Amino acid sequence: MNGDTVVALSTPPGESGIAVIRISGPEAAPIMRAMATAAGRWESHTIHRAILRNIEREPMDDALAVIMKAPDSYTGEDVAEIYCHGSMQVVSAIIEDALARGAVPAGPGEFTKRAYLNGRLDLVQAEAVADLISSETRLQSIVALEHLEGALSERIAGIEKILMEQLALVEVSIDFSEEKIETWDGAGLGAIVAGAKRSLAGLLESEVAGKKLRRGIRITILGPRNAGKSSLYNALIGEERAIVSPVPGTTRDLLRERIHMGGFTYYLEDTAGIAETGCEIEARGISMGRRAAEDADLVLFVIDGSVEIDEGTARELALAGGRESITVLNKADLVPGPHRVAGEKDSSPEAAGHKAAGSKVPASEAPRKAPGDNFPAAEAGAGIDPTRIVSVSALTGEGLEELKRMIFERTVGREVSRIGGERIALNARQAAALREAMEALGRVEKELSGEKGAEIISLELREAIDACGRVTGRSTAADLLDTIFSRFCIGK
Ligand SMILES: Nc1nc2c(ncn2[C@@H]2O[C@H](COP(=O)(O)OP(=O)(O)OP(=O)(O)O)[C@@H](O)[C@H]2O)c(=O)[nH]1
Ligand SMILES: [Mg+2]
Repeated sequence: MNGDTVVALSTPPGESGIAVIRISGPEAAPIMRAMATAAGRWESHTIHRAILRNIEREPMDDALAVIMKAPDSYTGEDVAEIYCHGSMQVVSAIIEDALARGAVPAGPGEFTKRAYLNGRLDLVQAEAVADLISSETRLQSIVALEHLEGALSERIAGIEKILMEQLALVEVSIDFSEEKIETWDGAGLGAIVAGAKRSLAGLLESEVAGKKLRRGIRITILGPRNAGKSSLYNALIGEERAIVSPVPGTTRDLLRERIHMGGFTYYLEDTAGIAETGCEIEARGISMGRRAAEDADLVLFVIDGSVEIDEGTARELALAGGRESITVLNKADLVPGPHRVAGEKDSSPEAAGHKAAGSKVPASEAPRKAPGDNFPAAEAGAGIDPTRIVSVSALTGEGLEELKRMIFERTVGREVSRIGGERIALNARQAAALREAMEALGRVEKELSGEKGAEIISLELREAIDACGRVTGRSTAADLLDTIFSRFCIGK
């Protein structure tokens, strides 16, 4: 396949207990033998302790090593693995020695690429290896492992097999049109094509989940100054990352942190408070925040729920309502009694008095009122879908669990049940190929409802099979021949 022998450090660089160096290719065993003479007597797949010596016979390390003979190795080639002491000095000495003895440095993903080229893994599995390595949550690793074990490849192979059988029947009818031979029938083929399309559609439904699982979900916190956006940001992250202060306009830059919820990675963004401002720096911060919100998966529109809101905020709120958003009424600790959302307002004078007295927000920072212009925060929530509004206190943590539940529900509620059952989540490349297969099958159906031309049907079936084959990276020609010969005694 590939004549080169490659070498690389397989563990992260830096100081560690043990580092793993991998060598793959025809020279793997000779290089190992050159470093440790006893390696000539090692049986494949047995681990040994050895003093490794360089080309000058100087000791490099007292290490463990194994030789795995082809084809029973990860790459399908001869592989030597060295478990050495995790010092970068030791690691470089061994790698340099391997290079001096004829190995070349491995490119990115080279071991997995070789595994694919040698038929040890298909493309879906090779991609799953990359997903597994980059997984940050249990759910991400479970899905990657499921793909690695062949769950998706098998589903696709099942669809391909059914289509190949039909293609064989159609092709035979073309090649032997003069002879009396079992051939295809339109109704039967139509039913099978419809079934294959349903299976493909089922797989394609996991595309959104796959994207969210791999790329993560972006949430932008937006809202007026001093609403407690940075406080909420810190509370959700569980650490003091953003500066919080009673001074309006504290946050200027866009801040981003990664958190995990329910097996998904979320990128949470804190932004500058929206306000009319003459300050150029603050204005830039505000427009940066707005831009971030434009392509966020979800916007948390935070307002101070303990004071009446002004017209500007109400306008922003209405704007935020037009996209995927949750309205967060913050500072619930300043509102007496059970928190009121979605129009359940408590307009008792005591409540109003308490609000004013209990408010820690200096009066000067409270939203400026114009007579007749006031919108109580709770009232602003009236008409908002109750699943999109929540009262919290970033200060006491009250309501945060409910907010997290809502975030999860709105961003991945649908996907998570799907992944939970199937544990299959397509990536963009896989989905694109399967969509092409669906389209080709759609064209088969069209042909079946009209001309029923065997040549066109055969062409489109082939296209569908090829598209499925592109997902796993398998060539279809040889398999197709097998299918034809196994079903019919052509030579008879
Ligand atoms: N009582 C109470 N005060 C809060 C709460 N959340 C934030 N605050 C206070 O409100 C003030 C503003 O909080 P920040 O988190 O800085 O608000 P912000 O929205 O990020 O403000 P800017 O960055 O200026 O736009 C600070 O004094 C906070 O301590 C809350 O839930 N309850
Ligand atoms: Mg802030």
